[in-house]
Amino acid sequence: MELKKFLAANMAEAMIKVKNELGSDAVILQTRRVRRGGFLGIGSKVFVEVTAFREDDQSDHLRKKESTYFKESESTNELKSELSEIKSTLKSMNQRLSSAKISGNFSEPFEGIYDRLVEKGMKSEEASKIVTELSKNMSTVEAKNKEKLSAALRSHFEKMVKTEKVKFSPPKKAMLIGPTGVGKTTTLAKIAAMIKMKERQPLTIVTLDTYRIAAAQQMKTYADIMHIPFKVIYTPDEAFELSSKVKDEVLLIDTAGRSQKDEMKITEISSYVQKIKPDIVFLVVDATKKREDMEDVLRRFSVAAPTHFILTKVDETSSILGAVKALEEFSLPISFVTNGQNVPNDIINADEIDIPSLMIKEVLK
Ligand SMILES: Nc1nc2c(ncn2[C@@H]2O[C@H](COP(=O)(O)OP(=O)(O)OP(=O)(O)O)[C@@H](O)[C@H]2O)c(=O)[nH]1
Ligand SMILES: [Mg+2]
Repeated sequence: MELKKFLAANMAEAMIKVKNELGSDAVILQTRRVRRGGFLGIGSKVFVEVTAFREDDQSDHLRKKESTYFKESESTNELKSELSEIKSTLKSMNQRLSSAKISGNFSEPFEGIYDRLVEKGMKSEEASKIVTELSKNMSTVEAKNKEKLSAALRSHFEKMVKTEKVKFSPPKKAMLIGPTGVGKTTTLAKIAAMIKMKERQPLTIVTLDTYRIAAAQQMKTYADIMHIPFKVIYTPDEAFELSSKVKDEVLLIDTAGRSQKDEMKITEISSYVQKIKPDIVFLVVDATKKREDMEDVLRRFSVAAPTHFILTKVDETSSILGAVKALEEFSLPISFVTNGQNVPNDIINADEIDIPSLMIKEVLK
């Protein structure tokens, strides 16, 4: 391929020159105006300069292929960018749908049920799933009948709730872990009273909570009132020693509350769990917690390998639906529910409560 420049007074003249020399298949690469003649630009004239070339057959063929390729690749790129735009639009629509309330999807009374499930702590998609099934299996007339609706809801809620009565005999080692202020120490005192008075088993209370001076004192006060031996443990090794010595009595171990955000402190709890090897690790969770915070607690504390849940402060909330739904995901049983500050009375074995009924009441209220 040979490039040639043509200079002419105007474009028409330049084109005639190009055509005469390179033929009518010539390709124009560039045209521009240039000044020629004169001195330091004075007295110069404006000309048209055309740069052109003629391709031989082979290069022409190649150029065609190349241009097709570029066309394809350009359109592929365009398609790709359109696709990614569509994808991101779909994603954001999806996010909005799942976080926002999907209203108007159901006819009454199903829409009302959906609203109450969400209001009581269920996520939009969870509520939607339940109501979709309800509306498939019953007519709107049936759903207005309280008894029929509550039976249908029960079948959903029963699947969500898992409870288990804990047996402390033969003597078990049980540890209570969880976030700060959820009621670990108070609940341990309630369980201790239950074991001593109802099960009549020998037991020792141990605390690992040496971070606050008042913490060990709080536990000791409970232990003294109940005439139960009490020990304070300062290191994981001491914990190991005690745990391997105690064989014929129940060991109830209290721990310091840890914020779920404090990964290091939760790891420390895990190291105690590994040393002591308790038969039962109760993760104590507060029913008044917001759903997201509850999920955060469950996720973070799962490293300490809990075996059972204790749901506290149900007396302080009008809804346990969200909390129970959050626990379901971790498929551990709820062993105790506490419903007040009163030691030793305000504690119930979870398997003695009809939790699905409480949930139904919340929805049908
Ligand atoms: N309303 C109500 N209050 C409770 C319940 N259980 C415990 N509490 C109260 O919650 C507060 C904290 O209880 P603690 O037992 O000290 O909680 P903790 O988890 O040991 O706290 P830290 O050791 O600081 O992490 C106290 O005022 C208890 O009386 C309950 O079931 N209902
Ligand atoms: Mg405590």
